Amino acid sequence: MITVLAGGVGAARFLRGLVTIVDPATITAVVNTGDDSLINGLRVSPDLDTVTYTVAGAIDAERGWGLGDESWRVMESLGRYASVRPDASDAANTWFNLGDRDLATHLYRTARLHEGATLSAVTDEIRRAWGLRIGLVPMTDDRFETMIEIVEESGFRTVPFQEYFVGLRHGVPVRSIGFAGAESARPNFLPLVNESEAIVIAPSNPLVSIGPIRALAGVDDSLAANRERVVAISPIIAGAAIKGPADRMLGELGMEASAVGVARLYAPVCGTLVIDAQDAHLASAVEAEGVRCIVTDTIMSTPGVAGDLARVTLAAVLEKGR
Ligand code: FO1
Repeated sequence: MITVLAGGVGAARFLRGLVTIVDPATITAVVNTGDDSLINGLRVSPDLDTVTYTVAGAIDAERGWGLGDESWRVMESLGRYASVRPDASDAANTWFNLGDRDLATHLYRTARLHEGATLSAVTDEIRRAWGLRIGLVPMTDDRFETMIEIVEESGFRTVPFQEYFVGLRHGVPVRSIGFAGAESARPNFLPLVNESEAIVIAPSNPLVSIGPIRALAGVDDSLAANRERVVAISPIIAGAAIKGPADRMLGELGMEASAVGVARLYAPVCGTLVIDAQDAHLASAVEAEGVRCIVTDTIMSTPGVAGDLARVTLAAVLEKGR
């Protein structure tokens, strides 16, 4: 079994490559749910849906989220009610775009959760509906909300993740990150860590995609106990993230926005870090953090490149094991 700890876009692209080189039935993606939110009364799980849609080949490639061939008539129609909505209301949310086809997923998930189904059960139903052969597991079925404390002229303010990421277009400095519910949310996947030949930390945001997964009780200890079989791919290349605010967040929180900074973050739980060829000169500094360093092309411009990256990533821990 290969377990992949996953956030959104970067992880989804990696999985799209991984399924081309190993039997998908031997892969389980454990996905961040800290981004999940209630939008227009619907339970939205962005990272689970981005992984599902990408591996199913249905993702909108340009946006990296939501479905291709999409229309926005419901969102346009919702705009009518924004003009009459009371100030304190969250109804008629038109800044978080839910496409007409994408809505079906949120309607189904919300109805099933309302019937008392667990997020794991609903996720498996959605997975099967899209014909995915990989396993797909939310990191927890319990409430867990990533909260971002931002810096504004008027002072500090804590907002839910999507309000930071989409509402504010992650255009404000971050002062701290909090995980509401982390102390009581139960991880869904600890047995998987012990049973897996390889645990891959996908190229996702180390702080708000992988961080939530690690914040769950027992996860860091379990990964550390299996450290030799844990391999990560740096989402920071030449000091920048391919997509999203990971580099800025690392800097704003006083960490190094580089492959070395990622090695330092992951060193307690991860024995090997795969970095991009552009950062080859950092390999010795990564190893100085106590993490074995592999250098290869990590920019997944095509599923073929993603497949090569997956092959190199697995070889780093599977051959070592032999
Ligand atoms: N990201 C945006 O920047 N703008 C959006 O309007 C938006 C809507 C959206 C709807 C469904 C979904 O699954 C994801 C969506 N995302 C949107 C992306 C989402 O905010 C991110 O994928 C994650 O939360 C961060 O990885």
